[in-house]
Amino acid sequence: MSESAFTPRVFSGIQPTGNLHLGNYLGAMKRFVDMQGADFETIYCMVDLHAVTVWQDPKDLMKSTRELCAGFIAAGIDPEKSILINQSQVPEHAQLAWIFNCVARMGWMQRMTQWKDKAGKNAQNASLGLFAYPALMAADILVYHATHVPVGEDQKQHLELTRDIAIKFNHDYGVDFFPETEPVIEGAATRVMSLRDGSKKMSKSDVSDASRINLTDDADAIAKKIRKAKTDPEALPSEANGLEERPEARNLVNIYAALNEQSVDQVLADVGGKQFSEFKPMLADLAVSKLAPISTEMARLMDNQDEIDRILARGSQRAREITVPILRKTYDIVGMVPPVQL
Ligand code: AQP
Repeated sequence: MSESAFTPRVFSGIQPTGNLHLGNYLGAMKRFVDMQGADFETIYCMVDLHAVTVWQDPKDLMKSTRELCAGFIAAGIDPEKSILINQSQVPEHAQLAWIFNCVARMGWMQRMTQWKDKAGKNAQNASLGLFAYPALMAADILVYHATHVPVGEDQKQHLELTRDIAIKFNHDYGVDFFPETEPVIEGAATRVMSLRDGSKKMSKSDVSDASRINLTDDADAIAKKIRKAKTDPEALPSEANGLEERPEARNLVNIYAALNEQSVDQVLADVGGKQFSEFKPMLADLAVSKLAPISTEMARLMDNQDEIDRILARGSQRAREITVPILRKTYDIVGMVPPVQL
């Protein structure tokens, strides 16, 4: 089925696993805000069912879920313009995931680099949920017939698997029911790297807090982390090819470009020739000016948890207007007898 047959619809999610960071903001949340508007229906999700594929303390999970919702709103997601949901409040995600567990092949899952990284050498001890994670992710997307999914570079492989599941389902049942969703991986910061090691992705689970800028960090913490960020002794180049083989320098320039909504070339035209001692304070000022309003608004919302819970309840109500009919039709295609009215 051609993509144009589907309503242009964006879906994406973030795990409520705490330590929301600059990579999540630039690679995901900021992009979510950019896509909110006239061209697309937008649905953004706190994927708590994904979070529990590894152990989560129940109290922390609840707090992180509300904090993530606050983060979405503080970053600019408008709960009137977008549908904002907590995954477990929309049961059709998990229901469609079961069907997809039966469509996806074990070999497909075994090839996923995130599975290999997170399960590591101890795969026998990893949860079944962690293994099946990409089938749930496919269900998150396809239960809305979403056509576009903005994500960071690390999610590219899972998005390809989502397409494979849609194609196999359509082929097996002889239908054109699920769209082949397009990943949207764009901008200067699709892969923000650790501030301590330019070869590692900035990540919530990094044991070093200095490796990431958290959205809850205050101005002093942001400035200190940037000041201490690993760099090399050379001055900044004037052109992007001068950043090759300089992963830490490239990372800081990419962050600057993404925060300032410029291209890397535009940034280097301004800062080429400067030493890091001059560039780092510029980056710190820029980061504080962009992130401080977000952390202030997050803190305000976290003092109003009833407001957050109402936004999520309303979001799931709106979401289910889309998901219930799509799941019903899926069951019908698969051959499941529908309940009659009693
Ligand atoms: N470093 C990053 N640069 C750009 N984008 C990133 N994303 C994550 N890290 C970066 C994007 O953020 C979205 C949500 O990610 P997630 O919370 O669902 O999962 P994640 O990728 O597992 O996040 P972390 O921080 O890396 O957590 P851990 O440490 O648990 O693995 C996605 O769109 C992702 O691409």
